Amino acid sequence: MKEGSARKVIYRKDYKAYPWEVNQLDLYFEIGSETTIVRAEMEFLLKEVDSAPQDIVLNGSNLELVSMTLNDRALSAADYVIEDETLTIPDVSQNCVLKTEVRIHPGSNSALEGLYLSGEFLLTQCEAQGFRKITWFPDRPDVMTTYRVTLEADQSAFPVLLSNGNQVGSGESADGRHWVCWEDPFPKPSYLFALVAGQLALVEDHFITRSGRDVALRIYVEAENIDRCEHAMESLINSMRWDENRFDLEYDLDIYHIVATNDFNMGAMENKSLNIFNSIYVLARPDTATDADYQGIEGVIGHEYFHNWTGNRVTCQDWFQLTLKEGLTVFRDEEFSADMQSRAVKRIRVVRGLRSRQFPEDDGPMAHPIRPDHYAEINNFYTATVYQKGATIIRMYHTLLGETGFQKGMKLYFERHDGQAVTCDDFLAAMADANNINLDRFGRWYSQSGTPQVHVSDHYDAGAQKYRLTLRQHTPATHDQKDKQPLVLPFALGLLTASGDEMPLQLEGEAEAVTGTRLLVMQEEQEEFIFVGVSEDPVPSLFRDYSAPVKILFDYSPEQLATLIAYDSDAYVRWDAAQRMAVNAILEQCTRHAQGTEMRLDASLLKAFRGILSDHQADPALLAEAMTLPDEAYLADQMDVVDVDGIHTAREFIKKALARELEVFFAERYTGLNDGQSYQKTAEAMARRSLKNICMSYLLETDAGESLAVAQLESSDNMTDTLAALQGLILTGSPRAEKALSEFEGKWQSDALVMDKWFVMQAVKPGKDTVNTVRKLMDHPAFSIQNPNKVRALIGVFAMLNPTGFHAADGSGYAFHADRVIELDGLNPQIAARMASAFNRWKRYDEGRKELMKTELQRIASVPDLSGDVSEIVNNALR
Ligand code: 7MF
Ligand code: ZN
Repeated sequence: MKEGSARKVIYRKDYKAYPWEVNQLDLYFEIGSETTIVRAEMEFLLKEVDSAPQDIVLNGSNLELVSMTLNDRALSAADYVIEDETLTIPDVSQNCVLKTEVRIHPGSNSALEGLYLSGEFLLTQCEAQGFRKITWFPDRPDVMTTYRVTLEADQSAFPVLLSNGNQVGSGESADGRHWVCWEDPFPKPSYLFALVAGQLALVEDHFITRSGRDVALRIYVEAENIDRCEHAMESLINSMRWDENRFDLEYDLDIYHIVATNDFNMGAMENKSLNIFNSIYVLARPDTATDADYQGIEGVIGHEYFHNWTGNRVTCQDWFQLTLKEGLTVFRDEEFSADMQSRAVKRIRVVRGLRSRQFPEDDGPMAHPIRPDHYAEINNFYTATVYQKGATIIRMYHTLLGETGFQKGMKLYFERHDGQAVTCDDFLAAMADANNINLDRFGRWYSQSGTPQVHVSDHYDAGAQKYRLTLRQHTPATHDQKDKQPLVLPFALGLLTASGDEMPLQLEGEAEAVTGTRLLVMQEEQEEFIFVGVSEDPVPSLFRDYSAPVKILFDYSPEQLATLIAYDSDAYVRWDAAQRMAVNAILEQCTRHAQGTEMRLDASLLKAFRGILSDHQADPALLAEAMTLPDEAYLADQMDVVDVDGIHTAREFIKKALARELEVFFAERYTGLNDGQSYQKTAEAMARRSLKNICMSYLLETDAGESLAVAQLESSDNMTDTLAALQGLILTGSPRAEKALSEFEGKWQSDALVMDKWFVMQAVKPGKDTVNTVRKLMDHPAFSIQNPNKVRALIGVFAMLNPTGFHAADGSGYAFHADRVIELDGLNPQIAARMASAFNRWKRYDEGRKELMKTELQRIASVPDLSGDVSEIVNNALR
């Protein structure tokens, strides 16, 4: 059986504590790319004295066992049972010492899990269950112990030898080899283990913590990237300071390492004091990285740093609790970014991400609660639901309790659980107990999947000066759960007059009115809020700051939306109103297009855009967000049966019509922002670039656009402006695009990260011909199917962000993509599974496409020895 295949389903309710304490783990690595020898020694102590004999259960995967002894007695195959990835030594009656020696082969590990080779250096990835590919061990997060790690290797090939914690010794051994010994004083689960060995360059700084600890900060990269680490270092220092100031949390060791690699399945990893990062989230220089890249680096550096407390010091009891550390840490990194940049812009981007990635997941075959009840392959549950929806649920505690109450809860959480492996229930209990409130019903958010819909209706009684808001919540059944219960929904509300003034809010029975946002809390299926002293029929500003992760259904008139767009005090509501207006306009044209009626531009949308373009007060980045039309996937989500081509045509039509009608406004704004100043990294400069480049993307729909884009491309001193111009030329099919693309290629051909952008720009080009471009690009020297970043840039982007390409009516996109899933499955099952999920929502398309996608899913499912990763995804989709 191929590794990982036919894994059985694991249930949360089956959790059993591990009966043994592992006292200390000593690891000795004889490092080599072809073969690495791993010797491990650990002591098992029965947790309960006088307990009956217990099995010792270890996990291991693809390990060549050299030897195994228990209390120095050699074990033979008759002394244990190996089944799947577990080895059981039955009925051990006393405390004992286990010693093992195994051989592993990092050079041929293409799954990038466990110990593997990246370029010339070796590194590890253990979360969630990669440690079992390194040595036999109880590879579960509730088994925590201290590690002492000795790395021994050839000195010239592997001059740098890193592991967790503090360096406690080093020396030379025979034959040009050397060794380094590391000790991590904090007990940790195996998923936080890391080692790095190879030739790496170093950028160093330091940070003095509030209590005076001088922490060495070291970023290791391949030598050619040494001039691209400044922003990452600055982000790390900002993260450390921010966590002290906002969360009262200090770093706990004298050393903090970050290593950047081009070969990584995910974004980054929080291994104790030895973070490993996908190089996208470390390396940046103004001419190679966009503003979005800079912001991504800040956010991810923050995220991994914040894990030191939320994840490492307090970890998860089992993998069903993943959101305990991930939802909380995403919440923390969002708040960090909000405090560092623009809070409003960050919030809008988070909401956009939730709607475009998590809502579809919650409405498809992989729907699951933020704390799943079962899984076959845990790697498939590092999802938008666990992370992003999980973060919104942490945000709701914060909204309900306020910053002070939330921080009280955090404090109690750490007082109770520092050094432990705990559950989501423990977190909820700390929040409830610290604030003396009952959060039992709030706890339903952990166990219920699906996106709640809140139907809002209102009634204004002019005679009585009363305004009634009625909210009804309903969560549609998901594939995993039929019956849904009402949830606790924080409901932040404002009421505006038609001319945009904030009205005083006074609920019936209250003594006085309060002006500004009111936080109400809904927890029943239906609730009514009656406001008195209401002088005119108000425009409701609902779920301000997106106070709960729901779909808000309210029948706004175009005039009401216009009022919100122009005047609301809440940036999220303004943006959302603009999105609603754009969605309505585009979907209406989609219908007209399907009926063969001529499409037209809505007068209200035109007026709203004119208003936005004339706004010189608001943050330019917010204006840019408001003018970014909803993407095709989000529009598709609003239809019962997705009309792939209709959506594309209608959206293009609206964009072009807006551009033509408002060309003067776009041009004026563009010119004002295109001030020839040299690049700056400030939030303000980024905001100006974002508005400038949105204006350019509209101008590219007019005759004036091409020359502007060419001029911008030629004069640009930064990747944000370069990419916006080049991408614009490609999308509009400009004859200048080809030359510009090949010049870009010529300049950056040996730069892995910049070439990813080059692949992306070509893979997103709409239309059925793009599949041929993508197929050709797979032969480009800069592409490698073994490299996850390349796969995501070319294949992932084509399948997930190019609807008219992937969903070409002849099935060519589907067939190509299924071939890639199958090809990848033999190399890297985790990446293959991510790619396979592009087919997840096949049932939402027309009969022809449905049949084509189903056929491809079946073709994948029937591959002999398919990995457990891909098999779980495609079989869920087919069920
Ligand atoms: C910001 O969560 C938000 C999410 C697991 C790997 C990083 O720290 C992590 C790791 C996956 C998906 C998203 C993220 C991470 C992983 C991530 C990174 C930065 N514990 Br899989
Ligand atoms: Zn994380």
